[in-house]
Amino acid sequence: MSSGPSLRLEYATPSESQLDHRQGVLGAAAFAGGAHAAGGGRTDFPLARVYTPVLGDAREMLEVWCVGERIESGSHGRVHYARGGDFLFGSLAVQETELSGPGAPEARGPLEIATELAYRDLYAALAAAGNPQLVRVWNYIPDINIDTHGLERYRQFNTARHEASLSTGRAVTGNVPAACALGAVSGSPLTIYFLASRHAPAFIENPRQVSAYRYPPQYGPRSPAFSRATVLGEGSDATLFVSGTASIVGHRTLHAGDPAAQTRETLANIEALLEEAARRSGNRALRLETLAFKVYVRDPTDLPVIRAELESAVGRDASLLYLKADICRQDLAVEIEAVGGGGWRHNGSG
Ligand code: 3EB
Repeated sequence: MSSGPSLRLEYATPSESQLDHRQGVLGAAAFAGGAHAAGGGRTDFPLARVYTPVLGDAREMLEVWCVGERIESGSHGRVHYARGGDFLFGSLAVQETELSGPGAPEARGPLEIATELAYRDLYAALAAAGNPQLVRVWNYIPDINIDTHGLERYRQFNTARHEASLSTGRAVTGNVPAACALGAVSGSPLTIYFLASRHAPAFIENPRQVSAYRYPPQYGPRSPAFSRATVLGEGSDATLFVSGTASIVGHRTLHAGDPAAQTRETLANIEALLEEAARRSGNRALRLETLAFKVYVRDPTDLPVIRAELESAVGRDASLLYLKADICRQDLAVEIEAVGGGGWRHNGSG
């Protein structure tokens, strides 16, 4: 059996999803700017609470990952995880304010410490589970564009992710997971969730872009360790995980100040990844129309133009979730991630 078709993603409002009565939930993320209502109680599966406001009618939205298998859940360090079929879903949060103890001030800021703790726990949880392969990581970083300790916080995060990966013998180039790194509401915890599989994915780079792990030092002392996309499975079952993708060609931002053009450039990048992934996996059904999209918008007043560009490219019936989040470069107005493939159908959110 391949690992492709047994995994499903759905974006849903908390009432639509009826989480606790549903079978086969591997894990979920709840997105809301402030207090979380539906996710207030306990769940038997890992639930990442992500502090990014939802754009649109709903106050809170869920990203629900299901597998058609028996689920076993537990925790390891700060990580809550669940395993089902070939998959492992994990979630963790580290509150920076809880790290500042008495004593001499550290040279490193609390975000670097939090990131290092988070990634060490993440890798330890994977090791304890028999080392399934990281496929996709979602990172949410409060105040991502603020400078502290002489460095932008996104760059501090990159430094610590890099150090934690190196010191635990993990790759920082090449075979690195698909990922995204977005801002979250000030004062919220560093929040990370991830998907791993017993099967190694294929690691896909974008021919239009310099690999992020080869970015020149002008973007920070340590390059971001992620692949542009990963693909699990082969042929018609293959599932594609597209990293956070933005209006970057080569290593430079294009169309600063023009959110419509940034959206079009981002879609061109996703199309290039689809072509690479189709070629590598033999899945010809990997097309824009088979993907579910999560769209991060820095300034909500840009939402109408960004939405118009997206809907004209992927149609109104596509599964699209819009969130308000800062993006890891000040000149980026929008970032888009996607999941899908020919082997499964996602349900739309409307
Ligand atoms: C970019 O292409 C935009 O640091 O994990 C996208 C996806 C971005 C993942 C990460 C950052 C990350 O460089 C930013």
